[in-house]
Amino acid sequence: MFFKGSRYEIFSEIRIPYNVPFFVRCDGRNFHRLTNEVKFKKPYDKEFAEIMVNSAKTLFKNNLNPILAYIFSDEINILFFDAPFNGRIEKIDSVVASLLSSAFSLELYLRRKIVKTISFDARIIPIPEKRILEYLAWRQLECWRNHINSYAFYTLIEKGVSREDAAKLLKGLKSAELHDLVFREKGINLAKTPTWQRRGILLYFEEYLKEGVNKLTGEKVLTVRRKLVENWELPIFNSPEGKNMLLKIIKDRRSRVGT
Ligand SMILES: Nc1nc2c(ncn2[C@@H]2O[C@H](COP(=O)(O)OP(=O)(O)O)[C@@H](O)[C@H]2O)c(=O)[nH]1
Ligand SMILES: [Mg+2]
Repeated sequence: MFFKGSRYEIFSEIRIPYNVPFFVRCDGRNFHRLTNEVKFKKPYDKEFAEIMVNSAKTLFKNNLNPILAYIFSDEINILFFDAPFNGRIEKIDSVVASLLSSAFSLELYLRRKIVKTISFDARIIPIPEKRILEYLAWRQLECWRNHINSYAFYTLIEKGVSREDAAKLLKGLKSAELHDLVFREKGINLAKTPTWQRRGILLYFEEYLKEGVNKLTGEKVLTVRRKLVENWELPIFNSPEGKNMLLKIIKDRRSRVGT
């Protein structure tokens, strides 16, 4: 058979270098149209964010073994230390994106009874361990910029400004001017909006001690368990509190994989 064997699957052996941490960054495709069609509230809809978080949870339940997932808007950043599928890029990108997409479609159906096919793209960013915090701080800054811009954009739209003009106006304004605009027109203080809108949402495992009884001796024993946590009240990743939190999540998992 002409196509038998892997000779023609020329990309299948492209792998992440062994033992190198990496992020998979996924972004919803055409989510502007989707969120309009589904009539999610603008600029932020908690239910949309919940669907994103629940979709990302699927990745923690499918033996892919991620360390954490950072979510804002229609973007999900998933950190891995030990690469699934022996680090094969094609496999990782396609399986992560398709799990997210099917989970999102199902959630949309279960919550809203809306039947829609949706898709996420996926890209891989290998990263030295010492730059993981920097990467997350960069995405969180994007979340913050997105937050100010979205509020200001919809403030202008509600005033009757066209989408094109609103986009042009926003480009010319400084961050403080955007804050003023939203406060003046809507009475919303952009420093006081819900934390998840400003700083995003993080998924990770947290360890806790569970008390049990040794069946043989009857003695009380403590065992370490872990649970998946969704944190909607994040600190700024670049602050001491944020850095400590991220380092602890990474350290806990490092000690588990024993590297
Ligand atoms: N209504 C609504 N839309 C959202 C929300 N979060 C993200 N979006 C939409 O998702 C889009 C994400 O941006 P981008 O990826 O650049 O757009 P895309 O190419 O259409 O997916 C935003 O422009 C919003 O239209 C939300 O909470 N509510
Ligand atoms: Mg998108």
